[in-house]
Amino acid sequence: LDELKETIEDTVEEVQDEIEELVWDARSWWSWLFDPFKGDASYMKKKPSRPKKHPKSIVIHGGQHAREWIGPATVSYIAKELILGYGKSSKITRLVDQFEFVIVPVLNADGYAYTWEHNRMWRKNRQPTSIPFCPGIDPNRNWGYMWNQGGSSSNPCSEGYHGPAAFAAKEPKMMSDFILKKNQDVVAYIDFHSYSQLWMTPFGADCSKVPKDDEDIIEGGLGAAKALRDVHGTKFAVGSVCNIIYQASGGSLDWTYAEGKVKYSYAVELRDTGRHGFLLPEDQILPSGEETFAAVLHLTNFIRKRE
Ligand code: 0X9
Ligand code: ZN
Repeated sequence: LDELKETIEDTVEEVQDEIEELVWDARSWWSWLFDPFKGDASYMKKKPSRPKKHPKSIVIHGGQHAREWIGPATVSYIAKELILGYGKSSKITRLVDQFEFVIVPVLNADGYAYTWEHNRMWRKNRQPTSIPFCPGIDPNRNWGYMWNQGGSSSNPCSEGYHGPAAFAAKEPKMMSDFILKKNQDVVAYIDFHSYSQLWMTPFGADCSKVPKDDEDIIEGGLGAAKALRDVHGTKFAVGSVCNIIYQASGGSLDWTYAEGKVKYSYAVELRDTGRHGFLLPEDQILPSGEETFAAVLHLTNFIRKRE
């Protein structure tokens, strides 16, 4: 019965949204026809709903791994759509009024620059290590929850080097400090990687560990993957990092969930499934943005209704 109620409420809301947009279209056409001062754009702007005084935050970033270029591109697309859709789509307007979106296109900036200038396949950051000719810590093995508990390396020359200590790498340190400062106000965290087409949930460090909010987190992920598929037919699998790809400790979403208290913590592997891998062709940048934006909208709307 509860599920039925939720479905009915969702449908009512969707219909209301559509009516609102129709009315709004009609209003702008009307004004365009009859307003002698046709240039007045105020007709075209939707009034903000009630912006929240103390909004919960949604943290989204790409570029933790340098060579995974579709992450920063997709995250930038999401930022663009939120900005341009505000005041144009009732759904986007409502979400932007409700939540604070914190968007970092490139978390690992020096690593990313290095892939443009020197080595396209660089993964880690560029921080010095104990070995002068092997710089770089893998930021996504350096987060402080169950750090160095398997699936990472203590060798500075390795791609999966977990660093000399938890949070020795600047990027996870900065991001985790930010989340702690928010004092449990971050409701969702999405860390975009590539490639494999996976929408992943905690945990990565331990395959037998199940988050206490697993049902809700998985439901959000399944909804996101479905919304994503509805755009271009791209299929994403949903499951915990450890069970769906491999065991990896010191990863972001384990920490954001367990220590950062971010209930909806995800790591996403974007396109493709390996044909081009990290070297995803340019003509897939926009489709990836479009489908992933649909997934993020769905997920944030799901959280808005649930929480
Ligand atoms: O190995 C990784 O860090 C990620 N795969 S990638 O090919 N993009 O390098 C998987 C990350 C899983 N997420 C966490 N362990 N937090
Ligand atoms: Zn990655």
